[in-house]
Parts: sequence; structure tokens; C-alpha cells
Amino acid sequence: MIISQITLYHLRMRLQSPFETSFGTTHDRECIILEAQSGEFLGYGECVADADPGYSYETAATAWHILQEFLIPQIINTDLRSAEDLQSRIANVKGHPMAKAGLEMIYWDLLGKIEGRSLKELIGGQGSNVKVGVSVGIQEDPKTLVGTVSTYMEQGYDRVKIKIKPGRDVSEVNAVRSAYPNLTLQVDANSAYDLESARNLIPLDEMDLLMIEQPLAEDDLWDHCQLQRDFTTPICLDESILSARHARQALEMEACRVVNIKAGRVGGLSQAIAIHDLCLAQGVPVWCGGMLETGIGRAANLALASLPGFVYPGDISATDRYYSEDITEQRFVLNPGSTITIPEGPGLGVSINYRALDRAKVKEAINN
Ligand code: OSB
Ligand code: MG
Repeated sequence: MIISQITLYHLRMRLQSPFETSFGTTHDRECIILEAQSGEFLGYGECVADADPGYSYETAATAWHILQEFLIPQIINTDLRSAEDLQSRIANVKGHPMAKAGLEMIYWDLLGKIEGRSLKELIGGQGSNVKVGVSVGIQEDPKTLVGTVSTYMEQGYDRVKIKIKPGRDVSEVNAVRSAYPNLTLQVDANSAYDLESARNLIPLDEMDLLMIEQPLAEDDLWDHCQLQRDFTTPICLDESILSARHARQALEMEACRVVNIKAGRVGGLSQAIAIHDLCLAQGVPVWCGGMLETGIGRAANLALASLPGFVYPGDISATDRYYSEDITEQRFVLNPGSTITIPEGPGLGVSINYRALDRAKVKEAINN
């Protein structure tokens, strides 16, 4: 496959409601959409780096720079034989996994369109839909949180993730657990604790949580290992797992018992699949994380989450949980049973609403 042109679009899209995590509040989500031409086909990718370096060091601006100056020049007008081949051509660039993952996504979308196969088929996914949940940001107070959770449950979500941070943890989870004793519930701290402050989380161990996600710093595999020993509830790692090697090491030292997989965080779908394969072989449950994606990234997440090792519901919610207007023609809706249908068309199976893309566009650059 030869890609002759890649256009980058830096987008800014207003969220339906502000999303607060331990690292900050997002009102407008940013990302970079990649549009690539190969022969008669157009393929798309989404780079999930946001405006601020809160979740990781990457931002939409750093990803723009790395894509334009380093990644795109190394793959454009070369014959790409596979996703692995693409990755080997950009392996000299250290870090910047989200920029790389956006680039790899266009390869998959184009490959599917050229071969007339969906991404799910290309990677060996199964079934027609994926179990999903909703990730709920930090709310005003526990009462408001219970109200927000109940609204999502009325919409049909049957798994809820609550964002926590120091001082906004045990009472919030307790309020939701008391209101909904049978709800599948998990929490995500986005690295907000250290071993000392995480002692305050011990009461959570009695609240029947599916998992506690990323309590400690991203570079703190060893401390997660210490912490897991003190908890019966499985610890899940998100930010800490940056590659298949990290995943192997985390499992070897039992720093976690569950892995959140995001293609953007690990440098692309091929790496995400490698982590899935490793965990499946070891019987470690994984699930698909989210980054408030547009319809493009959401389509990729749904295909990824159809692999057999994704046993827990993904952070892949319906379009209207995020945006009133998305940039894909397709809107994703929640089915009964808290599932979302995987697109069936070639590649990602989505098409672009260019009017909406134009309204969200901050800037654009053509590379050829
Ligand atoms: O830690 O999982 C996270 C959103 C942005 C950055 C990090 C995270 C999240 C979410 C939202 O939890 C998941 C989603 O619904 O896309
Ligand atoms: Mg997380």
C-alpha cells in the first residue's frame, strides 16, 4: 500500500457536559484526525492526544509536530507491507504513542477498504456487538453523582465507572453503592494517589468493585505491586501500561490483575492486539478504555473490543454521551443489554460528515 497524501485536521469539540478527572476538567475535547489517500481510497485515523498534558505528556500540539516533522515523512510514498512494517519505519521516534497510533489507524482503514473487509474481520474479532459501560466524571457532590449515575442507568448502561481523586473517593463510591447494590461498578483514579494516600482507599475493598483503575503514578509499577497485596479488589492499570513489554512485566510482578487497553496509549492497534494476546494467553482479563473519541476512534475501539480476551465492558459509550454533533455520518447508539453494534462496512466502517468536521476544525495541513 502506498499512501500519497495525508491531511491533518486539528479539531476542538464541545462535550455534552464537562468531564472532570483527577488531572483536570475538559470542556472541549481536542484531537487530530488524519485523512490519507491511497489510489482511489481515503482512510481515516484519530490521534487521541487532548489539549493538555494531563493524562499523558502528549498533546494535540506535540502530536501535530511529531506527525508533520517525523512520522509522516518516514512513511509517505513508501510501500507499506503491513502494520508491523509501518511501525518499523517509525521505530526510531521515541515515545509519542498517540501520534503513532493515529497513523497506524489510517493504515487499517485503508487496508480494509482495499480488501473490502471490516477492521473486525482483519484482526479476527467476533460477534456483532460489544458490551459497554459509561465513565462518569467527578461531580459536584455524592448526591449529584448518584443522580448522574441514575440517568445513565435509565439510558441502559449497566456498568459504571466513577472517577475519583483524594478527598473525593470513599463517600462518593459509598453513595453510589448504597443506592445501587447490584450495579457493576469500578473506579478510576488516574494516578492521583501515592502508597501513603492510597491507604484511605481501603474501605473501597468492601464495596464490591470490579476493579480499581490506576491508583498510583504511571511510572510506579513496583508500588502498584505493593498496593495490590493490600487489596482483594483487582487493580487495573491504564497509564502504566505503555507497551507489551510493560504489560508482561506488570503481570510478572503482579502489579495488576486487569489491563485497560487503549491503542492510543500503546502506540497503535498492533501493539494493543499484542497486549491482548499476551493477557489472553495468561488468562488475565482486559477491557477497552476510551479517550472521549469521535466516531472514528470509537469505530476502532469497537472492532478492537470484539477480540475474545476483552471480557469486561469497554469505556465505549453512545455518541450522545459525548457530542451533540459528531464528525462521522454514523452515530453510535446503546442497544438493550448495554451493548453497541460494531460497524460492518470496509475498514473502520464510518464516513465523514465534512460539514461537521469543518465546524470543529482549528487548523488543517496537507502533506504529500
Ligand atoms: O483514564 O480512562 C481514562 C477519558 C480521557 C482520558 C482518560 C480516561 C478517560 C475516560 C473516558 O475515562 C472514557 C470514555 O468514555 O471515552
Ligand atoms: Mg483510566
